[in-house]
Parts: sequence; structure tokens; C-alpha cells
Amino acid sequence: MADAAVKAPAAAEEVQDLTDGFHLVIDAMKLNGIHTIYGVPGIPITDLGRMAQAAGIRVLSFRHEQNAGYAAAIAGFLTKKPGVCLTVSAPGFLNGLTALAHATTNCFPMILISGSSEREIVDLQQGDYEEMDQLAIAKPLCKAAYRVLHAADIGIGFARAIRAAVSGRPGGVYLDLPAKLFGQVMNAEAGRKSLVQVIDPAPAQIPAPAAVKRALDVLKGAKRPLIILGKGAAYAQADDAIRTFVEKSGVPFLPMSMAKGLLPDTHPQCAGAARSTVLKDSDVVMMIGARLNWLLSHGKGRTWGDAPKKFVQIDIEPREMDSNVEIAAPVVGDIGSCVAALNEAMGGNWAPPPADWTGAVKAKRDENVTKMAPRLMNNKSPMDYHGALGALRAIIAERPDAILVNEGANTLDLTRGVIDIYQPRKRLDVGTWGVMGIGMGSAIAAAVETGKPVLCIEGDSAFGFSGMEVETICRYSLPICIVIFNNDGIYRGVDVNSAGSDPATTVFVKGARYDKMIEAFGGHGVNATTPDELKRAVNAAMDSGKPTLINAVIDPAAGSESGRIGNLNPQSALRKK
Ligand code: OXT
Ligand code: ADP
Ligand code: MG
Repeated sequence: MADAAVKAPAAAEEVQDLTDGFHLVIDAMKLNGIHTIYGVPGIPITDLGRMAQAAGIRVLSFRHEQNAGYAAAIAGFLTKKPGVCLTVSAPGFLNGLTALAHATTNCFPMILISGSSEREIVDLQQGDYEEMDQLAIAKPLCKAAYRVLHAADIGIGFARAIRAAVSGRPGGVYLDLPAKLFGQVMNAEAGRKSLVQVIDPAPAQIPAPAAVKRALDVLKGAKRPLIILGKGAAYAQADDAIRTFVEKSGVPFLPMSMAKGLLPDTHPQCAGAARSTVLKDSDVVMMIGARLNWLLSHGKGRTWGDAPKKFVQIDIEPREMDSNVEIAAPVVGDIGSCVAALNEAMGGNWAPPPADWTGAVKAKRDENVTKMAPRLMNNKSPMDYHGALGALRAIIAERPDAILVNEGANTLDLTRGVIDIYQPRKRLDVGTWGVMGIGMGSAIAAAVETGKPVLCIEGDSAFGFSGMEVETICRYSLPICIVIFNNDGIYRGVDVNSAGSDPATTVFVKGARYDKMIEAFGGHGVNATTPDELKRAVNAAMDSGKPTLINAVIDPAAGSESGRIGNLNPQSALRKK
């Protein structure tokens, strides 16, 4: 704390070492291993950012808080520590709030810290600068929300926020720091003592042995078992134990989007390319860190057929069990501990699933892969999605440690299917809400937190939600290559307004040159019209590590409405008649 202490002006008798709210906030973060802040400066937190930077914390300034928030959210996913987003009051806070809610929905640990106005004025609604009761607004949208009013409570405030974010089911936490707090002065030694180093912030949660046995009994009785790996399994960083379990069991596995790469998509047990078949025909499904939400038809519905299935679910959140269908074998605990316990209890001689099942899954997978192969090799200009992705797929195969960020509709769904991922936590995307706008924030955090090269594959609409952050990428010289699948619009670029006045609601300026945007900030821009050009440009960008934006010209007629989830669009009753 010595470096943070300030000498009070020499009084007559005594000179006291003092500290203040600014320094205590910084010290609390450093003490707890928080070394990066994503945010946007302004009243009342500008000086906090400056001082944090001076104290050795990396402070990344964004152009919009929502993008800083998405960066913090994905930093939490990648590191298992809370990602921190720092904003100003009311409008900045609200801009960050979408990302905080997104983090909570996705079970990512994040702390949104916002400066706020004078409590006395806010509570009497007397019209302070950026007046808003931020704590009340944040509460229903995150896992926990706290306000610190006294400098002496900063240590406890941070401890509560950190523990709430990472323990149990991870999530978003709001921490309200009123402007007055930062300038509050207190004795430096008392301040140092008030700080809390959070010990074991996410304690292991060991599953009950009976629950582990029950799960293995259900799995053993299966004729057509399936393991579904979700992003909770990727978050858990229990990669070796999970791989051992899956391989020892011999059961086909289906990775959810952000769990791709936990085991390589090319693994012989991977059923990603036989998704519909395994979801429909399996009789026992073991979920590891995945929820039976809309992405899995709630465990019912179209793809799941009529035959009753048994579910085994491994999750840290007990209330997740039976949320959609009956769970025959709930295993509550952290995934690392649960999978270790399963491995232990399985012993050395685990009988593999019946060969007719694994054979059928393999046959379906091979059939789909074979069907897709020629489409990936087409060299059309303008490109279709498969032609462009065929070029990019090889790049990730050659650079398996690169991180792939992906958003859009067709751009998202087709990239997920085409591009194999080989290592854990290398695919970052729209998550549980299917939210557009995570792209640049995720890319920046991925580069900053891992130091690895990042390839972003973005729909032209998706990119627009966070596109201004290309300046941020250039300013920090981050090794990020953005490829925009430019099909002139949302889903397709060919819609026509039947009234004939304004453009149709889903189309953009035709032939836009997004590559020009990055050139304004000193980055490298390329216009690619064929898969060969695209491949060359991306390889050069990944080799150089320089900020690059490639405008990939995609046939405006190539996509379909809402990508693979067009079935979720409500139909007009009148149109049906
Ligand atoms: O098994 P079958 O035979 O069925 O085949 C499957 C696999 O087995 C097979 N497959 C393979 N075959 C061969 N080889 C390989 N390697 C292989 N791998 C798989 O392929 C099929 C399909 O596999 P998949 O994808 O795994 O399976 P499926 O059935 O599709 O999976 C179902 C889902 C639900 C799990 C999956 O589809 C999924 O995860 N979907 C997520 C969808 C999602 O979240 N979409 C984003 C939201 S869409 C919409 O809301 C958009 N908006 C509105 C908006 C949003 N979202 N947010 C905000 C803040 N504001 C507004 C907007 C504005 S999208 C959008 C912009 C769109 O325009 P863009 O320009 O950005 O993008 P373009 O569309 O490109 O123009
Ligand atoms: P996906 O979208 O990939 O299917 P979800 O976000 O729906 O994944 O599910 C993730 C699940 O993982 C959540 O239910 C969450 O409680 C759980 N989870 C997150 N971290 C852990 C962990 N360390 N141990 C156990 N479960 C976890
Ligand atoms: Mg598009």
C-alpha cells in the first residue's frame, strides 16, 4: 500500500499516511489478481482509470461500454476470474448493463463497476448529473448487486463482488461506486487492513458418491448413449479429465457451440456432424455443463423424437435439474470434481457402447462430411458461404491455437458447422441469447487475455453492432483479423420493399467496402472476391499479427432467413390463410 499512500500536509504535531477511495479500489483489485479493466472513461471514473493505469493495471478504453462489457464477459469465460468493466453513471451504466445481463445468462463471471451520482440527490430525485438509481435497476438483471458508501468498505465490497461472480454458477455482479466515495480519505494503514484477499473464491463442490454411482448406472444401461458437452464444461478448465472420461466411456459426444474443441471436432467419437441423428436416436443423454434450453429443444420437441430418453446432468446449479424434463441422475458439483469422481468410479474396465450405435453415428457423420466436402471447394465469385468457409477452415486447421470469434445468422450457423475447432475455449460466439454485437469486444478480450491471434468471422449486420471498435483494435495494435461476410444485409441482401419507397428492412448499402473503415485508423484493409483471395489475405494477416479487416464479398442471395433457426420466426396468421 506504500505506493498508494499520500502524505497529508504537515500538520503541527503529526504527519499521517493517508489513502483514499481511488487508491483503495485499485489496491483491492490488485490484491485479488484483477489486472485488466475494460471500460469507457468519463465523470466520475476518469481519474480512476488513469490511476489504475499508473498503478500497473491494464486499462483498455473502448468506444462504447457495451463492447467493453462483452470484452469483460468473455474475459471471465476465458480466465475463470471476473472480467471487469468500468463505466460512468446512468447512460454508461445502461450501456454496460446489456453485457452484464448477457454474462449472467451465459454463466460467465463479470463485474460491472459504475460510478454513480450523489445518493442524497438521487433518492430525492432532485435531478443530479446523470441521476439514476443504478443499483435498483441492475438488481434483477444480474446475479448480485452491491453499493459501497464508505472507503472503509471497499475491501468488503470487492470481496463480495468477486465471490458472487465466480462461486457456484458464475454470473454477472454489479458494483455501484458513488462519486463521493473516490475522494474519501482514511488512514493508510487502516485502509490496508480493510482490504480482503478472497481465499478460494470458487470452492470445489464435490458430488455425492451416490449421485456419481447413479449416473454411471444409468449410462451403463444405455444402448444408444450420448454425451453433450456445453460451455460450462469449457469454462471449468477440466480439459484432461473430460477427455479421459469421454474416451474411457467410448460414448459419442456432441459439443455445443462454445464447447467445440474440448475434444477436437475431428475426434473419432465426435458426433457434431451427426447432430440431428444423435439427438433423435439416443436413449441416454449425459449433459456436462449444458442446459436443456431452446438450443436443445428443451429436451423435447422436433429433434428429440417420441421415445422416452433418460438424462444424466452434471451441473453446479442444483435448481437446473428438472427445469425442462425429468433428470434421472442429477450430479451436482463442479465439473472438475464431478468428472474426476466419474473417472475414479468407472474403474479400468468400462464396456464401450454397443457397436451398432457407434457404427450408425459414424456412418451418419461420414455421410454428412462427404456431402459437405465438394461445397467447400467451390471457387465461385461472388462467394457463397461454403466457398468462403472452405478457405477459412484450412487456416484454423493450420493454426489450431488461434481463437475464432463468430457472429451473424448464416455466417454464424455455417461457420459453426464448417470450421473444426481443435483446442478448448477457441470458439467464442453469440452464446445463449444469440446476441449480435459480441464480436469486437470478444476479439479484443481474447487477444488481450490469451496473447493468441484472433480470427473474427462476422456477418455484415453483426459487425455493425460493434464496428467502431476497429479503432480500439488499431490503437492497441492487437493481432486481430476480421473477416466480414458482406452479403449486403441481414440474412440476405435481396429483399425488396413492396411499397417501393425506402429500402427493405433487411438490406444495407449494396457493395459496401468495410475494408475502408480500418484504413481510417492505420489498419490493413483488403477486398476479397474469391476464396483464393480470401485465404491469401487471412494468412497474411495472421502471419503479420497486424489489425486487418477483410471485406469478403458474398452473394447477396446465398443466405436463408435467420440462418438455421428460421423455424423460430412467428408466421403471420393472415399470410397462412
Ligand atoms: O444433423 P443434421 O443432418 O441436421 O445436420 C447438422 C449437422 O449434423 C451438420 N454438421 C456438419 N455436416 C458436415 N460436416 C460438419 N463438420 C458438420 N458439422 C455439423 O450440419 C447441420 C447443422 O448443424 P448445427 O448447426 O450444429 O445444427 P442445428 O440443427 O442448426 O443446431 C441448432 C442450434 C439451435 C443449436 C444451432 O442452430 C445454434 O446454435 N444456433 C444459434 C443461432 C443463433 O443464436 N443465431 C443468432 C441469432 S439470429 C437473429 O436473432 C439475428 N438478428 C437479430 C438480433 C440479434 N440476434 N441480436 C440483437 C442484439 N439484435 C438483433 C440479427 C440482426 S441474426 C442478425 C444479423 C444477421 O445478419 P448478418 O449479416 O450478421 O449475417 P448473415 O445471415 O450472414 O447475413
Ligand atoms: P451451452 O449453451 O453450451 O449448452 P449453457 O450455458 O446452457 O451451455 O450451460 C452451462 C451450464 O454449465 C450452466 O448450467 C452452469 O450452471 C454450468 N456450469 C458453469 N460452470 C460450471 C462448473 N465449473 N461446474 C459445473 N457446472 C458449471
Ligand atoms: Mg449479412
